[in-house]
Amino acid sequence: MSSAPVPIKLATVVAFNPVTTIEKALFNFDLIGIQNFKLSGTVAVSVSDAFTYANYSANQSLISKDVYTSLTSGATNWTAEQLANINQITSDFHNFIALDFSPVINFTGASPSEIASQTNINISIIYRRDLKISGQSAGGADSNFKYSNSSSDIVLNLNGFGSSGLANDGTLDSSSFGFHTLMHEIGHSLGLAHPHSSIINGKAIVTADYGATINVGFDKLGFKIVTANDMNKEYFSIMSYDDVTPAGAPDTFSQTPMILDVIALQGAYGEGIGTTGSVNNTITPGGSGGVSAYRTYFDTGGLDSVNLQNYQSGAYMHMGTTISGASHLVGVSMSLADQKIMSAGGDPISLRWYYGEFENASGSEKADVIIGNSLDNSIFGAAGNDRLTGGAGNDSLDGGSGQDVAIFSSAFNQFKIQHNSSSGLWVISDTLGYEGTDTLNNIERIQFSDTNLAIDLDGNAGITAKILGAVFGKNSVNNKSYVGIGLNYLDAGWTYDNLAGLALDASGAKTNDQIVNLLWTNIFGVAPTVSQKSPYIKMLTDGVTSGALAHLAADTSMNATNINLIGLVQNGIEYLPFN
Ligand SMILES: [Ca+2]
Ligand SMILES: [Ca+2]
Ligand SMILES: [Ca+2]
Repeated sequence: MSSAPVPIKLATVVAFNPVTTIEKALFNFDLIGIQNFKLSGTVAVSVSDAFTYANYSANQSLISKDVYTSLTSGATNWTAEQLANINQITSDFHNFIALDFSPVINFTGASPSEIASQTNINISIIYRRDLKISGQSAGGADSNFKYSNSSSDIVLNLNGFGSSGLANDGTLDSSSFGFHTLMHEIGHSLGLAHPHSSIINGKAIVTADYGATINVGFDKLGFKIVTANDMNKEYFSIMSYDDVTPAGAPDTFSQTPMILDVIALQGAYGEGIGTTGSVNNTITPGGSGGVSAYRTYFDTGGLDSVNLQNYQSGAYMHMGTTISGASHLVGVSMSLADQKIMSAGGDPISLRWYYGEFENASGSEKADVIIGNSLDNSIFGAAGNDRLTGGAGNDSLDGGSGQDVAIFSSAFNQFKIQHNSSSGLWVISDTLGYEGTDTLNNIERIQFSDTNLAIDLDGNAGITAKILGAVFGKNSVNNKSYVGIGLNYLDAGWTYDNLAGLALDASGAKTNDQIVNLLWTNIFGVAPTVSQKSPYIKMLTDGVTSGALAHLAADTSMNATNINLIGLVQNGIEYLPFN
């Protein structure tokens, strides 16, 4: 064997006793009779390439002797790319947990047993025709691999990588199956067990400890969680064997440890330096590697923003809720299409976890759903018809262009509502304090638990109120159903004239005389004389549409006074959603 730098003092395997539900779910080797463990000290990571059958399988039956390393097969040595990707994986773990790893050491020409005393996690590539498993870790004991100091060592089996073997993601590139597999095996080497105890007829039998995570609170993020298998997903834990890919969708793999892994590992090892550092950061999911992946971000401080612009057909983001046993808020983002799948119990194609305190978010150019956390959030919907929720804290909600809804979970009369006519801002204060004092900008509608308020009196709500005043009389602006109908048509793209015409049809005024009588009476409070109405009847006779005439009447200052438009601008107008 060639000489290689002898690493720092090796880490040792020590006992770990999980306490929280999530720690017990993942640190669960005791279920199969192995004491739960973690590593202590700096973890030496290495590769070797002179695997021998005797190293690994001497005492295991039914194993083909047709095993070889990349070196002995003549295929290739460990490449610089593979080594860099291994360093990427350990660096990712290091960002999440307070555990240091050595840069990968390349023991060229050495067998695993020869260098076992010089390393903690040694990685070998083998090819076993008899086995389809893609990887294996010795865990915290030497019992799997039959040489001393093999605990935590890993083998990757190219036969488990698919028909193309090494060519099929053997580069360990971050979007590859090989990367995902190695990350999973390192998870074992750090003490994590599987969510399942066995697989029977393709169905995972989830352990009781893992199944208990159905109650830690992920339903609050919108997941449909009923049975233990609803938590046995590759986007909850990289230790899951779940690999469901929706038909026609690209196969997506976890590219970092997932949220349960991070919470459990932090319970054992403490918190790492964070994936976003400790300063103010902006995360743009999909900025590299594409949105189609599962990733976790861990924030350790600062004022952080999430830019959802790469969800090009609309984003769903929950900025964070409390999860039992977690030290930080847990949030999630995915496409709006994935959110519909997820809320019905299906698997999103793509998902990002946010572990930590993320303050701000901005949406895509399409319709987004963004839900704030308990902090003071600044949420910007950008273009599209967005639905924004601030939650607790004093939030700033800016809908941007498009018709946007601010959502509050308490009843209307619990809030004090103020409109600043010069700035255009609305200030919505929860008099009981639960939902703080939020500032709304470029928001058209407010949804309370019991009331819908349209505040776009300079837009569709104003047109609706004016048409109602002209066609149905001033008191009709208090008819929430009528307001809702008007908003429904205008929001769907109807013009002022078209809606005014529809309202006239509904009013029962048919003839030109009836139409002019109705509008005049509603505007002036008394019926018109013959000479007063004749020029308007002539307009209709000459081809002006009834809707256009009603539009003229609705836009008069007398109508604005009748319906107290100034008051509506200050207070908004209540409506019942139509349809
Ligand atoms: Ca948007
Ligand atoms: Ca908030
Ligand atoms: Ca808007």
